Amino acid sequence: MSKSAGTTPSNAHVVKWVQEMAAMCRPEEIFWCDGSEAEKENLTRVAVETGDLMPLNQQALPGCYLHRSALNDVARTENLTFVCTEEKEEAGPNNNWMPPAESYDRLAKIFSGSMRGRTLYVIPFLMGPAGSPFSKVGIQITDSVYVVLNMRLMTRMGEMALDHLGGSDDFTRCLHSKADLDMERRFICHYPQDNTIWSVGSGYGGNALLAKKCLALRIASKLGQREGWLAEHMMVVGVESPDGEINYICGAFPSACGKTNLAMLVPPAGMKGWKIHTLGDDIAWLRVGADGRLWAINPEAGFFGVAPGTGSKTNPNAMAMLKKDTIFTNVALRSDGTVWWEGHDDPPPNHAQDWRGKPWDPNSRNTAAHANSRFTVSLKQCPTYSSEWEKPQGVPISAILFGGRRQKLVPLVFQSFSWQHGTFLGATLASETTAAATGDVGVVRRDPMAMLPFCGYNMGDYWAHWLSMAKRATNPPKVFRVNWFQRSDQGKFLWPGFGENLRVLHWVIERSKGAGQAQETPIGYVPKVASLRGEGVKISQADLDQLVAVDRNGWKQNLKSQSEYFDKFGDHLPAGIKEEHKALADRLKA
Ligand code: OXD
Ligand code: MN
Repeated sequence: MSKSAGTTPSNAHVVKWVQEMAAMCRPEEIFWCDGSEAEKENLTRVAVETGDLMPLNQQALPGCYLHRSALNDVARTENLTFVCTEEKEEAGPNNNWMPPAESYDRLAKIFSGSMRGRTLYVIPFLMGPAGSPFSKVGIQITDSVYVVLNMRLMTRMGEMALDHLGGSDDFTRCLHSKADLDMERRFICHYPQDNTIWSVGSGYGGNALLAKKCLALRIASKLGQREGWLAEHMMVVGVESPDGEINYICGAFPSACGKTNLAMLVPPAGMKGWKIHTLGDDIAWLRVGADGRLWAINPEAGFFGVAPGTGSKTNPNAMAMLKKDTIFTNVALRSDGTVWWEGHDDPPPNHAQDWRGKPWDPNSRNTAAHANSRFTVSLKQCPTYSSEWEKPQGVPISAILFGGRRQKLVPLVFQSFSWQHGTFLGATLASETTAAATGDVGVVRRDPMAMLPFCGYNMGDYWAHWLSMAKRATNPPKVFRVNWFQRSDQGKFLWPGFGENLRVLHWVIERSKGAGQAQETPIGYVPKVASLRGEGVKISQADLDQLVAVDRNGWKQNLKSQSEYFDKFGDHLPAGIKEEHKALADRLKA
């Protein structure tokens, strides 16, 4: 029997489950986290002693630490991520699958004794505002103090979660051990029928902070299907116009495609009086309100953002929030004890340690920071943080964006004809891959709703669930596709992006209110170029024309790859999606 520290909770279901898991993992000690400041200080000290965290220059960056991961543990490993349902079909062609009995058995062998000589931390956490009927409780077990300190920033952790749970056993059982970090013994397994996640062999955010992708997306998407709501890979932002009206927008983009920048953009000089209110940069849970609209909460409490490319030109608000109480992972370390990454405001340092801790200078062949290096920071540190994040009912959503990284074909923005067509626009989303997951970078892959790696059940059924929302949501948000990443034949970005994206959001808001100038095309409504102009836009008429042009031949060719993709879902492909595919083909022919 392991010794125990901290206060054991009164919930007997939690205690029983932790004892069972401890009997398998055999830690030296069980530590019950309460989420307090004193505990944070204590655990930070432990993390520094064990080398999990390295203190940064505390004058320049108070409360900031650097973590260097194992070299083989720098991104999500989608090939090692499984949905373990009784039937393979329930998980769908979009997921790796293992039967639950086989998977529990294989993983139990790896978990067995994996925490010998280590502390098992128990982290109670709440996803969503305290007291909200929409919030969910998770209990994570981990042997990584880095994970505990990250979970503390990313969730509402500690007593608040146990209070919300009361005596109930309705919590997600999240078991994590870094074990020996061996890729051959790494598995991230989800058991939706048991509301359980087992993750072993990785300490990386998306694999190990089980509140995030595992619970708030994979498990929650299934809960949402059962309970009539949506768990989505979306940022949530409030856009305030100069007359004080705030419209809320959700946006789904694949990993490392600029959700964080969009969620906290700074209005361009030509748009005086506009303000941005940030509620979340990665995950939204959407429910139908009594008014027939969709209302969103961000279940998380922090940002786990990509560092490279973050600077005062691209995201000044992020730069401001990273000055204190931040955990940096796999960035470069300068000789003065501060951090640097490619795209940082400062020029490359003459000498630094790269993300592996090796000497680096500007002539080095490798980047100084890892392409998927990260910062973890509390949402409340964002200068544009919106206290609406605390509202138990969330915020009403006017528009949903689906965006990807596409050099060609996809216009800057276009609007769907209906909710069904909007669902089709999400279902046909494709994007060039990024360093957020292991594997090739820059390859176009289909990533429906930016949920391909995160949908915890058959994607065909998920589209059907999306379509069914229209029955309950009598006034659903308008749905748009966006693409900030179009390039000219010479490879130059056509759209300036970042703060200038507010011009697109402005058009989106106008359209969602039934105003705004648009032109009907076979793929949807595109903006009249004049509506994107506005004061201070330094972009040529020719580029603007190209940005909203519809390449009929390109779209015709795309139809074939859409149907090849849809065919994989067999009988699970809903009629509404087939109808939209046919309607698009007819419009392109006309
Ligand atoms: C993330 C991701 O970390 O999508 O948010 O990979
Ligand atoms: Mn993400």
